[in-house]
Amino acid sequence: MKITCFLLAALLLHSSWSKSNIKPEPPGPAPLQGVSFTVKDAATAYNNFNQYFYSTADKLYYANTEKKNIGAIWTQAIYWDMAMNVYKRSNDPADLKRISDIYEGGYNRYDKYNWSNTKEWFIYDDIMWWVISLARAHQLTGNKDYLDFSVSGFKRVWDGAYDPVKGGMFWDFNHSGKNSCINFPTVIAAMTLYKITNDASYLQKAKAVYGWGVNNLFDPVSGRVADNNVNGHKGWSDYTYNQGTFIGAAVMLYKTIGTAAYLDQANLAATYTQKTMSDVNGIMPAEGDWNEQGVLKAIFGQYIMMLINDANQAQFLPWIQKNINTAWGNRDVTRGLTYRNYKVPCVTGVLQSYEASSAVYMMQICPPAK
Ligand code: 7K2
Repeated sequence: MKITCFLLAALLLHSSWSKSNIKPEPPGPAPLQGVSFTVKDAATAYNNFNQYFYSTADKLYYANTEKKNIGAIWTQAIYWDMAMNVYKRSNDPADLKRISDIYEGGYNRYDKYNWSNTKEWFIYDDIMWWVISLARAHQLTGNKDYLDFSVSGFKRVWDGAYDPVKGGMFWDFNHSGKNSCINFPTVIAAMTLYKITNDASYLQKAKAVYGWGVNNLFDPVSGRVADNNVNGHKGWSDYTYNQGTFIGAAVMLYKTIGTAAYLDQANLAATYTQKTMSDVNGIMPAEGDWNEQGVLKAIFGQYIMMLINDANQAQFLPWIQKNINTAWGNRDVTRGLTYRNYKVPCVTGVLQSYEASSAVYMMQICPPAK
């Protein structure tokens, strides 16, 4: 309806210009403020995202709307998670097909998930994002290959990255530091594999890494998650995905073990993201256009919804809905794409899949406001 009104207004404006023979630049689309997204919008947003970023030949996503290069290896796992979320919502066979397609796309492009190929997989966290997604894809489809690759990927990272002396996981092959982006995803992967296999060693690993992380990558007063720890020194840079994977790790442990401290820590990290990292209106940070940072809020979305749904913390729901509505209201009207900075109209030129992904991602898992 709003789009129709807008198009009508644009048409009217256009015809009056033609009459007066003035040829100004065509008006940029005005932001569609004050919207409240629907389930139908979620489907539309996902279709638009696929139209502008999915390569049907590669069965993976492009880096940006120019469709020249395939996106970064780890972000494909996040887009794969999004496809799984969509299928859970829709139950549509076409969405199930996309899950096996993206698996194939990754298989063909990344040396058949050969985890010892150090050119494709040059950093531990890139592997771990795929390990999580492979485990989830197995949970959803029962496909044994997905589980086998998840198990072997987890082992590869654990054997290379875990520090048996001081604890925690190294981020890179050179062991330069222990970053949140490997430690908390490791907990999430271990807990997912524990649920699937019932192998207690996964639970034990999850508890060990989480415990190390709470002491070495977390401020228990504010709920702030450090980005990294280099030689015992916490590196304080705020990123939504680190808050998110910390929350996910804590919720999964809470659900399995039942200790209230895990839930308290998850709530504290969520509150820090809401009250300190977001602006006065609760709108989450834009994060950068480098290092594929546009994807970070998609990851946060996955785990804040886990806190809301699995641990019954509905107090965070209106905040997430407000963020989605702001981003969706500011979408590029022509392409129907959203932007990493929810507060401004989406750029109309070249747009990265990363920076277009997070609002769409959240729309697939967050219920619309009533
Ligand atoms: O410094 C690391 C990391 O600690 C930091 O959070 C990000 C911020 O930058 C680098 S790593 C960049 C990406 C590499 N691949 C997988 C992702 O987990 C990681 O963000 O941008």
